[in-house]
Amino acid sequence: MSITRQHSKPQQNKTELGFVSRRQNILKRIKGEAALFCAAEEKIRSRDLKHNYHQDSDFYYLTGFDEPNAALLLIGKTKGSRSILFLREREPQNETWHGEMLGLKRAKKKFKVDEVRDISTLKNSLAELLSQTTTLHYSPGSNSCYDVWNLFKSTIGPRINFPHTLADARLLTGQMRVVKDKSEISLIKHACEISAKAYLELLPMLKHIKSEKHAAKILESLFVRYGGDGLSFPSIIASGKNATTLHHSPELSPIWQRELVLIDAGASFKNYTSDITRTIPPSGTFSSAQADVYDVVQNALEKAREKCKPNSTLEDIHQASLKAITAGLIDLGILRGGLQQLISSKAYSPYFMHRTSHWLGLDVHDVSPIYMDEFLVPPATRPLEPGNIFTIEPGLYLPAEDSKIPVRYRGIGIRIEDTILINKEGSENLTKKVPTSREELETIIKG
Ligand SMILES: [Mn+2]
Repeated sequence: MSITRQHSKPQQNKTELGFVSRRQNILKRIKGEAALFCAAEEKIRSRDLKHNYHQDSDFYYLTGFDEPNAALLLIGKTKGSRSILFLREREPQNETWHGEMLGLKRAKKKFKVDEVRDISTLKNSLAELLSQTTTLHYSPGSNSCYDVWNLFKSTIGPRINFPHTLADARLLTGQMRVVKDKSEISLIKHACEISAKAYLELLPMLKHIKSEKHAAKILESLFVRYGGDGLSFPSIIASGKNATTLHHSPELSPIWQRELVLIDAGASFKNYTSDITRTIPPSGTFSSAQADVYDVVQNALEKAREKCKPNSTLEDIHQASLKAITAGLIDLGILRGGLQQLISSKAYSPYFMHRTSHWLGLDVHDVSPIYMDEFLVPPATRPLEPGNIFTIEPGLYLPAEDSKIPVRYRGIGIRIEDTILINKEGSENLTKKVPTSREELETIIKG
């Protein structure tokens, strides 16, 4: 164990030009204005120990730089726009403990910015560089150390030499990040491939694994074995009725052989995420009650999948999945009444309480909301287009203590999730290597 994170070693990055063009895209949209993007803050775990570092996604999207204590200032001018990267100068003593730092000289060359400055000069630099600027785009809450409002607060009123209008910088990156470029698509595909390989290897092992926590560690070690460099989010492994808790944290409790186990996890690669959920019988055979519920969720997944194409919306996908889930709840004898009436009264909501999709990218729950034609639109109603990546993940969660549910179905929790890329033809399922049909899963589990 090291006391804090190992900083990434300097290395040439083929996608650097992608970062330059993303910055240019923003500079074009902020003529006469400026935008500040801060690196994520390091968080203390306890005393002198820090949590594992994770870079701010917007800052990473525009720089590819993974060190803390850094900020990117973009100054949009009609002529001669400027990008300035603030970072830490190299410190031999810090490097002895925590590994090599990039430092100013190498950063200028590597990131192809117009200028680099020491982060310790940020406050003075902002006062100097923004004295003629009225609007600053900034993400409130992104880093309390470099909170511009706080750095320049004044009890007597606005300052003459500092922007008087703050705009949310996440709206600048949001509309770019929702449509993935080629390099992003290949990184997300790679993360999905790693996750899929690890799942295929874990599934037949589950009959021998003693606890949820143990299964999570094995899965995560397989991610690393296949080249994953991190987790997209804390792994969810839930045996039996634990699967009725949506984000159950793996425990030392057993993986019950006669119950289903829900596995929702994803490797990350170069900060890009993936997301797969499968719910399987560790023994290799679904009981008839488990199969009944599974088939409802599997059908909802297929109905959702059919809606994954350009000009459809996440709301259309959700409605298709809701309809299949509600019809399934009627078939299972859990709901009674007419389908449309049960959908409009949200009768399904005690058993399916989340939405079907979330955008996915640098964040596993990626950007929202998004500007379209100058208007801010809810992400679910944005027409899909090639380059959009999101999940589809219907589920059914039947609480063990709900007396309205037939006894044989109580305590069953099932979610099935794939990561989807929209393309010109329709869509591509990036996690299809792990099948979702009961028959194929049983064959894999039995080995
Ligand atoms: Mn998900």
